[in-house]
Amino acid sequence: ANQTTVLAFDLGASSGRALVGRLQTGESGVRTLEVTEIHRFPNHAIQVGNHLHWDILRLLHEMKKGIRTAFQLGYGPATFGIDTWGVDFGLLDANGELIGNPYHYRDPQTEGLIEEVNALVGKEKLFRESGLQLMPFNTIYQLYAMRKAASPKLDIARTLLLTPDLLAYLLTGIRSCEFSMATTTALYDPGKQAWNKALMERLGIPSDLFLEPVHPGTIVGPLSAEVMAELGVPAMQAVAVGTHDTESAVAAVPAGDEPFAFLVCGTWSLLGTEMAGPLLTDETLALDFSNEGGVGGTYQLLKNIMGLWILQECKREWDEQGREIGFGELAAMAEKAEPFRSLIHPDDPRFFGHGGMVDKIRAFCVETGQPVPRDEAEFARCIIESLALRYRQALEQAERLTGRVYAGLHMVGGGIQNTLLCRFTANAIGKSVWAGPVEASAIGNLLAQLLATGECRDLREARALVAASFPIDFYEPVVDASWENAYEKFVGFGRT
Ligand code: ADP
Ligand code: LRH
Repeated sequence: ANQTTVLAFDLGASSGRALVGRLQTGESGVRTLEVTEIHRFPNHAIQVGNHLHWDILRLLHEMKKGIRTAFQLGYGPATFGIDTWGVDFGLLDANGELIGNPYHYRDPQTEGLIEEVNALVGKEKLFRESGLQLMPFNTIYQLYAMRKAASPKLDIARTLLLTPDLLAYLLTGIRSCEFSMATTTALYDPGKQAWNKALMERLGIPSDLFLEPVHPGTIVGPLSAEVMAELGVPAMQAVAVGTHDTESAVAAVPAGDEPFAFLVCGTWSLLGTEMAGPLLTDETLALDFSNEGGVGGTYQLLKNIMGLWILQECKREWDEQGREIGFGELAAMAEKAEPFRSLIHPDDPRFFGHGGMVDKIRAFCVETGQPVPRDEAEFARCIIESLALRYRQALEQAERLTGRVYAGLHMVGGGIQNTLLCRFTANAIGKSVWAGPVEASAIGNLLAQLLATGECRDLREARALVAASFPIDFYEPVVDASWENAYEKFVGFGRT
């Protein structure tokens, strides 16, 4: 196998993809990373009774297809890595078999549990020991929900594997736990750098399910003999990358040495800044920021923002009604709609759940005394403007927490294909936006493999490779009073 060819699986909440990365050295000696997408597949929630699940075996099937394709096309990657959305997991029984179908983080089983766990543990204590925003989908609430439902699955579970580790296990037979995903559970204490067994015991969550985390850039081991035989491919080593997609994306932000602010823009919007360690202060809790472990010993101080999920869900409704409009077209229609006619607060909890999004937006507008959007263009405009305003609020909060002023915002992820959103974001924050690369999570995943094999020395060198390899779009802000006025109205919604 070619040491400089690596394969990334990046699974987001709306789609998964396989990309091959090849290190090239140009005539001048400058190294670049050439990236080719070889497979892409949809990913959705599947409702069963009143639960929502991921179709984990379908995802495994698509990944196998990706592996086969990588070899059929002659790339012969030496290693592969998997990154996925955060917090979700599968449980293994004593025979190493997967128990049931993993839950989707939007499963309504965790409704009301933030308050219940706060009452048991204390909000401040929970934050100090987890570093995370209290979000209903955090692994802690999912396990607590299963305990409350007296789930027999918990009784027979021997090992918990977070989604990327679970998929790696299904391909290699090797159990592992990667650090960046571990920090999304709220059961890992970033201050002590250890699993929080006392907290698990307090909540009746078995405390022996979790493996010792390994850091991104650790080699896990080869494909299992069964998978190699089934796919007709040679041994390829799994690498624990920044298996949390957000962390892989931040690793691929083409920033230099200065502290920078980022926005990972996909189904979710994650806005924050890279830190050397967690910031576990009262102010972080008050402003509702998370500390999430990343690649190269970093921590991301970030806010989870509901993101393009809101537009995705509207689009899903319109598609189901036979009015199929692509994301690009929706943005183009929004551009022609009346500015600032109606705004929502994207992080109003009503927007979190699956379904009924168009009506939820209407209800928000009615409750806040605003006109209701009348057509797809007006809904899209409302969502895109509201997200841009939320980004300004989160960026100002990040600056307050770190005491720094950022020169602009680095946007990465699928959402930057919405150029209207990038433009509006620059206008809302009154600063430059650098947009790119789109496939940041997959690229960060490839970079962690190059770190594991020694092709890249450190994160700084890896980021320089991104800057040398991918075009970055630049948006200059157009500052006028309309964004300022809209921001005043937005802040009036009164959420942190
Ligand atoms: P995730 O990995 O979180 O599922 P992605 O990073 O793939 O999400 O981003 C998906 C989002 O990107 C979609 O919700 C959509 O809003 C946006 N998007 C995708 N393609 C386009 C496009 N051609 N034009 C504008 N926006 C797009
Ligand atoms: C984005 C993401 C985000 C998590 C959410 C569950 O894909 O990983 O960082 O909080 O999914």
